[in-house]
Amino acid sequence: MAGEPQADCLFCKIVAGEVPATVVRETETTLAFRDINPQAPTHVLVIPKAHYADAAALAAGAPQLAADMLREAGEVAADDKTAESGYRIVFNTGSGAGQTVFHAHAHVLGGRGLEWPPG
Ligand code: IU
Repeated sequence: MAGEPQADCLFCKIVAGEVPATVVRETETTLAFRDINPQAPTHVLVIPKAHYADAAALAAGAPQLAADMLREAGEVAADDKTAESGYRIVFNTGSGAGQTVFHAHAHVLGGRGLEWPPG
């Protein structure tokens, strides 16, 4: 059922405290933690606590929650002082685009030059 925790989902386990993560921000509805394999000086994942498979499912099922995530992504960038120099919010969607964890998440990347288009 949309939004319900999934037993086999890594990010649901992080939300439940069953898998460790370096949490940098938390709200009632979202969690932000540092990526274990950082691709930039700032590389934070912002996730909804509720389970949605990807950004499109989240936006369709819980649009306010999608807005909460985007607000938190901006707060992460501000906290890490990357907001002024520029940062990127990435939603890999589908395995062909590099999505490996099927619980919606925004990558917040900053603190270095970011090329366009991304690889
Ligand atoms: P992706 O867009 O689905 O590929 O992003 C998943 C990210 O989750 C990826 O960057 C991993 O490094 C990251 N990650 C993590 O932060 N903590 C973990 O325990 C695991 C993966 I496994």
